[in-house]
Amino acid sequence: MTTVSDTLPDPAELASSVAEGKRPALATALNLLDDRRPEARKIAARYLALLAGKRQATRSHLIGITGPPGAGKSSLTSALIPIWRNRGLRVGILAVDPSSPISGGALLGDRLRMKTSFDDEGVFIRSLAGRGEQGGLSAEVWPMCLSMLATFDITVIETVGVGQSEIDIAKMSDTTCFVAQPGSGDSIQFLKAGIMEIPHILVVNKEDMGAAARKTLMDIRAATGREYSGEEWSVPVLSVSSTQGSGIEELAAQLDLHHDWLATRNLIEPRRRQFQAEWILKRLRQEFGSFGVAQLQTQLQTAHSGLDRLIGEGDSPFEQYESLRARLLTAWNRD
Ligand SMILES: Nc1nc2c(ncn2[C@@H]2O[C@H](COP(=O)(O)OP(=O)(O)O)[C@@H](O)[C@H]2O)c(=O)[nH]1
Ligand SMILES: [Mg+2]
Repeated sequence: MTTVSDTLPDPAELASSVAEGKRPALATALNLLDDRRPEARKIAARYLALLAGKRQATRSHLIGITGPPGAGKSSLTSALIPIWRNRGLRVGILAVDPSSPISGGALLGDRLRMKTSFDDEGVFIRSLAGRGEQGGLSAEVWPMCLSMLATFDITVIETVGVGQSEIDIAKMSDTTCFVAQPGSGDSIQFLKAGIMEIPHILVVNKEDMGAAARKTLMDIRAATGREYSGEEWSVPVLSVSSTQGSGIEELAAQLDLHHDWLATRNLIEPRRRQFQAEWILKRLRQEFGSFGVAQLQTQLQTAHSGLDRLIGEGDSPFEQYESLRARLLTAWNRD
């Protein structure tokens, strides 16, 4: 008879193989992180802790590409891949697209097959569309990103959304890139109203559509010109065509510039620690509610935003979560 643990991977072996960039190992790791069985959670925590110690000296740029369905996020991602591959960079893509369970991931796969070598070891694509319920999936996107960051120079997360999305990409990515659909005023309204988290790069795709694309570009430039004055990073608004390949080099250059902007200010690691803290906080809130989390904070005598101080560099998010959870349960049992 097979028991659960027979089917689970060895965490040390898995961490080594993922760090070496072996694609089947990465696929196994992402499945493990999605596995809710308690035995699997333990192995996943161990795996993440071991992986943290193996982080490679990659460029390690986590890029979030977001925007409404059909704006061309997948097309844009596949147009960027050859540029990165030509520079010798390894690229991982995580497509989280609950709105189009099959077409999103399938389309990306098809396009990539056309443009890059089928068995290019330097590209890894995983679609989370249609797997389990959305809330469950979104919870594990951060640990999945950590796995991808350990081995790829560039990791792209593609999500649908304009700020209220289940998966808040801006709370995960080094660089957030918003793709607007020509002729749709929604994104501009969201920007103006402050509903949408301010992206680092704004892209109007489908410039081959002509007038509609030019109008959207001008509207967004007008809407953001005021918004960002005084900001240190000035948000570029770019016009591209994913299908014709125009403007893609410029987009790749702006993505690089933003990464360098963060890196020269030593902002990448602290931001990621903050994202990890927020991920843990969100999970604790799901389990214990806001009241429980407030109690935990009182007990730890730390301000809401100070929770990130509890999270050391390179710690496994699952282990951190479990240790905070244990403290909370202890406090409750004592009261
Ligand atoms: N005309 C034109 N169509 C595009 C362009 N980029 C994407 N599309 C089309 O827009 C549709 C949606 O693209 P997709 O990449 O799946 O969008 P996503 O839902 O944001 O990932 C597809 O039919 C694409 O062929 C572009 O630059 N120009
Ligand atoms: Mg898509």
